[in-house]
Amino acid sequence: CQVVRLEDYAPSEFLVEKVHLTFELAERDTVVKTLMSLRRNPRSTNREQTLFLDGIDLKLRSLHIDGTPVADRDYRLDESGLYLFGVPDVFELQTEVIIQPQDNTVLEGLYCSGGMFCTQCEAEGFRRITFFPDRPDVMATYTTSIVADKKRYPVLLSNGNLLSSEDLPDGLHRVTWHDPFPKPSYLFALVAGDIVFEEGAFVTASGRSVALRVYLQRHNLGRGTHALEALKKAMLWDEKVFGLEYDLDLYMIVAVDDFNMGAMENKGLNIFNSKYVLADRETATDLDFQAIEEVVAHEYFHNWTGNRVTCRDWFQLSLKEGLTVFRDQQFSADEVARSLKRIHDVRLLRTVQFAEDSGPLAHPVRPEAYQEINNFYTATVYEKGAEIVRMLHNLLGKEMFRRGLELYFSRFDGTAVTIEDFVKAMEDAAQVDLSQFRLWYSQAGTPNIRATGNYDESSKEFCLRLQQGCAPTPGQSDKQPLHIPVAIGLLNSTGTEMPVCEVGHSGTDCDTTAILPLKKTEQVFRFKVSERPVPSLLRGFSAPVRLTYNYSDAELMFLTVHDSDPFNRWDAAQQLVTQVIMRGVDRMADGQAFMVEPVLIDAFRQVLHSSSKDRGLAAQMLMLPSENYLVDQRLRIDIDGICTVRRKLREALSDALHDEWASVRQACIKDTSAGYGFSPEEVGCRSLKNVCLSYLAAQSKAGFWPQVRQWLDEADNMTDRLALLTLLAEVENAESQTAFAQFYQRAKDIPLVLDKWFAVQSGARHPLIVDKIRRLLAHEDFNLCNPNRVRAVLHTFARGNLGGFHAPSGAGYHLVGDYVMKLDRLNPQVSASLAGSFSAWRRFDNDRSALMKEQLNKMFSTEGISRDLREIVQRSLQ
Ligand code: HT7
Ligand code: ZN
Repeated sequence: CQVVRLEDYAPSEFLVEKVHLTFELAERDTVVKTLMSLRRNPRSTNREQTLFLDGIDLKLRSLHIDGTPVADRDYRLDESGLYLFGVPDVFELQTEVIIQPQDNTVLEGLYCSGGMFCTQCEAEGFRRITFFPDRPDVMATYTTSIVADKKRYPVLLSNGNLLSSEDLPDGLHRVTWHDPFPKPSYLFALVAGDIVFEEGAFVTASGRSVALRVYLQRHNLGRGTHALEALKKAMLWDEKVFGLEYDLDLYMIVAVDDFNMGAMENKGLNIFNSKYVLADRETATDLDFQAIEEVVAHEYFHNWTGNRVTCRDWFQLSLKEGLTVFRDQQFSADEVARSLKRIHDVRLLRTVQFAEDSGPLAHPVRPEAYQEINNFYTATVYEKGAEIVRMLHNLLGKEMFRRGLELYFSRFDGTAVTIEDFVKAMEDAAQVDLSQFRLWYSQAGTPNIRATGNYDESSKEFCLRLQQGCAPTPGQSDKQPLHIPVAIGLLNSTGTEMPVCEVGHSGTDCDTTAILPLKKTEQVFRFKVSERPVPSLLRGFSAPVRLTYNYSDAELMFLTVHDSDPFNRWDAAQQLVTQVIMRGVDRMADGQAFMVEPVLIDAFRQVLHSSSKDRGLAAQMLMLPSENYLVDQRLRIDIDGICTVRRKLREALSDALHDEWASVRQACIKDTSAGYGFSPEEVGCRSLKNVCLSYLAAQSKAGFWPQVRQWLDEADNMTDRLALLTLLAEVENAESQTAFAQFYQRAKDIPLVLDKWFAVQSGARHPLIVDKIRRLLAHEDFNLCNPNRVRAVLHTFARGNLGGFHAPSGAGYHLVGDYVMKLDRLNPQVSASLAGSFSAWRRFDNDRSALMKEQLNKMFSTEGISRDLREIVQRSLQ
């Protein structure tokens, strides 16, 4: 298979200045006419007279250069594109191709979804629309004309501003759009359909009026309001925090049901998975509302970080994604409780990105080679990329970071650049040396920091030794030390923070949090403190590392109660539970019986008693670490041990604190009795109430399930309803059966709610789960062509239901393996991501390991599998 390498990058031989596209839309045969002006790129060193244009699944109808038909001998077609021989240095190329949107199940290029046409061009979808140098460093201005049946497709949209619209004979109409900003082809978009919009307006700081429109299918009218409000907030925030304004007169968001990822930042015309647009309290949970706000903001922020300044090549993907995720995280943190947002982000990083970074699919944030770029839209590129930008932000400080960003835009607006260009702008603006820091982009793997502390009573010095290392990752066996900012605090015995003053520091201005610059393999930091401290380490998760410190249970409990950093309070609680669970797993492996350690009951009791101070945070502290997080704590995965101990611990906590769970739940209900609201306090209340409920369910008393059924009937919002349904999914009784039947009746015409109905069942811990999944896959509403539905059933099972997927018989592996292959014929992006659930096969016990490998081998030896899947399987097996 062909490998694309960063080191082989060469500028495009030809540049495109202007493109005029004309679409004659039809489900079967859409005609795409393209007129583009090309000229030789002065930066290209290659002087060849042959021009190559990417093109996949295009039927060529005509081809002209400067108005003259191109003779057969002057061009050649193959499955990847069009070669034109002997072209002049400057010329106009006219092509006419036919494409089949109706048969497009890969959901790249132009396709049909829910009766409408839409496009997805990132990363390499534009080549499925027309012949073109489909690479991000070719930036052109686009004019787009769309001709379609007016009755069926009254709304015709593309990037930029509306130029004209007119009626044509035979019930057709034509609309023309023009986007004045040069852009790469991956930002092109088109939508056509019988859709309606919700409208808003925004006046920018410099006085430009912008019309905001959220387009949806008619039956969803009213469900776009939250997205619209989120957009306004994001626009205001970017002006306030970074001085960045929107630059067109119109900003459109369109919700579509069939979509491979979350959303797409096409210039002026974002296309969204409807999951990240549609919401009301009947159909969306609090988490859905938050996710919509994040994704809307993320796509909006791309207008500057991604669109105005874009990537030179796809190895630079994190240039736009890491930076934009960081920006959306900051935005959300300002909108909701900051610490909760950080907990949410770090949880994702630790479970998904850390696992990726320690397995065969590990790669640097700026990868060096790929077979299929779609496989690199990963947690490493996005989330670790964002952590790197966060470290920069903290190292430089808010002001200097903003100046660095301003310098970056002044240097590169309207161009396609590299991660190095970004780092250099930061370096120049702040006048700092980031040479060692750059390694974060090129070195894969999660650094491990071993911290040890020692207090000397006589000198009153606390000595903190930090040692860093990183395990080898594919293709990178030797690792160099990174520049790691480690934020720390020091607590005295009453829990008060002491100034963190390094020995030798003159003056009295020490802060209670210091950022230690760990740059060598081993460094010792000494602090002057009046008494033996309990160190609070890696505050706010100041770097994406695994840090271990030999905390006693008592110290962790102390931090849980006293640390002034709420993130670290949560983290101390998580460490304590993790420590207890892993000890339980070890005991079980030694043949000993399970027992709950009293320290944990005490810690939980304390959190529950003080939970009214911050219910959102208490809820997070009381949630047990996920199975996914726990399995990643050891190299060798004891899946049975982890699932069993975690379940038993939950039951033991349920029992031991039964009255507390019940009374805290009641207190939450009392405080939200005024009705449904969406403030952080109300969201926190619902979250704590439902955590309590889940513990109560773990050791349910007589009459509990009928009670749950009643609560379900009374629930007035999806957050509560889904929490209740999740509990019912794990039991087999009359209440559960009727609850699922009733939920289905309410959900069956609302795809996003039906996804929840599927997902809750797929994620349930249940002895017969594999049979259940089979039934769900055979359900009339299951649809292999809809990525949301596939993810609801198969990804939820393979990635989130560890006990079921890793059933010792291998039935879970068989089922998922079969579906990977079925899916691959329809949508390789989705099948490749599902196949990733086999990548950790080496870390399991011998039997499971062999069964997982068998599935990978089966995929690998199947002829005709997609490039996407082949790459994931190959790298997993290496
Ligand atoms: N930039 C986008 C990434 C993307 C994508 C989106 C939808 C469908 C397929 C896609 N391939 C790549 C989304 C983002 O990060 O904003
Ligand atoms: Zn993005």
